[in-house]
Formats: sequence, structure tokens, C-alpha cells
Amino acid sequence: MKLSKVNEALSLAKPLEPCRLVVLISGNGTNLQTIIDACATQEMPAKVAAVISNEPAAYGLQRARDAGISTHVINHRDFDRRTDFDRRLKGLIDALEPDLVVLAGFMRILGFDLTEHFLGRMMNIHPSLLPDYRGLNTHARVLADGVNEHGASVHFVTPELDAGPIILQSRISVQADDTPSTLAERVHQCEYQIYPRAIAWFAMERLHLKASIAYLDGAPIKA
Ligand code: NHR
Ligand code: GAR
Repeated sequence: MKLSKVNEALSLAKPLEPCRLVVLISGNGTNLQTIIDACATQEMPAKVAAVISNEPAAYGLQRARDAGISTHVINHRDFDRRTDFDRRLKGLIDALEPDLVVLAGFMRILGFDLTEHFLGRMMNIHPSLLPDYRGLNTHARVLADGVNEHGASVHFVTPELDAGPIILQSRISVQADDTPSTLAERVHQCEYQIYPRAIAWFAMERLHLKASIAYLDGAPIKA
């Protein structure tokens, strides 16, 4: 066989390079942990290349170190303007050369320049059934309104907060005796199911954002 044919055959057999993830956190990092754990399985052709926190004390940084993952802290309090924080963060993420940026309990609103720059390659998990309950304190607001369904949503990040195209959702029913913390606990279980799955879709190149629409296997995703 000609050498070029051998090379062709080898490249066909070669598995995809793992998708490089950079995960942004602010806190406990239980979603980060499920992503790290999923990356050790066959279902997830991805690896966490680095973890970035805006909170120096975030426990998720310890989880990353325990997994041998490099960590970075950019404390937002060190910056006078949000745009300066964003510029530093954008530079660091770019230097880490991710295929996908994953917000996992990241608590800082990101500006237009940064979110446009990573459009189609940045996703977030949000603790509500979007488009309902954008923003913070979703569990308490759900209880205050007396609605009977709640859950979690994975979406592409766009400049408008919690408004990007939805990729995957998981729902729970709200019980009469629920408190914000019992709801948070069940919503977390939803998150651990859907976030690794959505990331795996992206890593397998099954998921794309085009003209503000999310596509799975070429078909638009209907939320
Ligand atoms: N940025 C943009 N442009 N678009 C999105 O969809 C974003 C985003 C940044 C973060 C996560 C989001 C969530 O899932 C997220 C999505 C923080 C706040 C917030 O109000 C709101 C939503 C989200 C994250 N943060 C306060 C701020 O002033 C700080 C709150 C705190 O530190 O506790 O940035 O819910
Ligand atoms: C998760 O429930 C996530 O949906 C939520 O914070 C929690 C982080 O938990 N995100 C936001 O509220 C973003 N504003 P974790 O640190 O254990 O993954």
C-alpha cells in the first residue's frame, strides 16, 4: 500500500481528539465534579483543560486540584470596571485554547464583547425552566409563585442574560412541603443528568449554534 493510503487509513481509525473544556465556577463545583467524572467515561470525548474561578475560596478549585487540573483565579474585586474583568478573563480563556467554555455555577454577568467572542462555544446551566425565572434566587421565586413545575436548563450563552438558545432541560414537580433547599437539591440532580449529556453532544460535534438557533444532529432543538 502507498504511504499516503496508510496515513489515510490511520487517520480514519483515529478517535476524535478530546474536546478541550475550560470550566468557569464561583462556588462548590458539584457540576464541575460530575463533568470531571463524566470525562473519565467512554460517553464523554472531552477533558477539562483548566478551571477558572472568580472566587478565590471556591471549593470547586480544590476539586480541580484533586483531579490534577490546573486552576486559575481572577478575582472580580480586583477590577474597577466589569469590562476590565471581562478583558482579563477573555485573554486567559483564549490562552487556554478551549473548544468549549462551560459555566458551572459561575456567578458574574459577562459583557457583550466576551460573550460575542465565545458565541456558539460557551454554555451555561441555569437552575430553572427557562425562559421562566432568569437571574438569581430561582428556587425561592418558584416557591413564592406557587408554580408546580421547576427544573434546570442548559443553554448557549449570549449577551442577553439567561436568554440564549436552550439545549436541554430537565423538570421536577414542586411539592407542598418544598423549601428552597429541598428544591435546590432535586434541581441539582437534574443538572447532573443534563449537563454532561449536553457537553458530550458538543464534544461529539453533534451540537451547533447557527443564527441564534441550536441544532442537534442537524435538526433545530425545540425547547
Ligand atoms: N452572561 C451573559 N452575558 N449571558 C448569560 O446567559 C450569562 C452570563 C453570565 C452568567 C449564569 C447565570 C445563571 O445561570 C450566567 C449566564 C450571575 C447572575 C448575577 O446576577 C445572573 C445570572 C447568572 C449568573 N450576578 C451578579 C452580578 O452582578 C452577582 C451575583 C453574586 O455574586 O452572587 O454579576 O443564573
Ligand atoms: C447550580 O445549581 C447552578 O445551576 C447554579 O448554581 C449552582 C452551582 O452549584 N447557577 C447559578 O445560579 C448561576 N447564577 P455547583 O457549584 O455545586 O455546581
